[in-house]
Amino acid sequence: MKKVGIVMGSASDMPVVKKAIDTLEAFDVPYEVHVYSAHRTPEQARDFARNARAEGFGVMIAAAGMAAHLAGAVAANTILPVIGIPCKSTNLDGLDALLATVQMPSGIPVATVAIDGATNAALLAIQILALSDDTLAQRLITKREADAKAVLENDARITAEYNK
Ligand code: RP5
Repeated sequence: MKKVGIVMGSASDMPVVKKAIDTLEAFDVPYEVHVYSAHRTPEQARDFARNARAEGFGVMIAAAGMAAHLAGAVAANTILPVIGIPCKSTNLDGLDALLATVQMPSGIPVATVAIDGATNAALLAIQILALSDDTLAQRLITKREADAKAVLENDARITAEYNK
């Protein structure tokens, strides 16, 4: 199975990125995680992206906050699909990172998830890998069924309590 490459702009993004890691581990999907900044270590971020396809990665996740250029910088250096996670920071509640990540120029796409949306970033990465992996696809179907069951159980509990 191809690996998911995860890169974050700072170790301070790890609490968000951990949700993506946990999701990939729950699906038994191989990954590699790095701290490379588009601004502080641009060469390392570029090289990771440039070599990713040859090194067995199938999809990339890039998480960054503030002037969040990391996902775009990764996307500029690979034809692998890149998923961007805008991370919330103190001053602008993540809107800065959201706009910096999502507003890519035509030709270099970044699939941007919600602010701090690391679980969905991992799920989207898994969905991309599942296009060519039926076992992974079945795990996704099973998870969707379990999620739906949990919602219906909550509906039953709440309707029993309030709909009298
Ligand atoms: C971004 O700046 C990082 O992705 C992080 O979200 C933010 C703050 O970084 P630190 O100052 O905490 O290292 O580049």
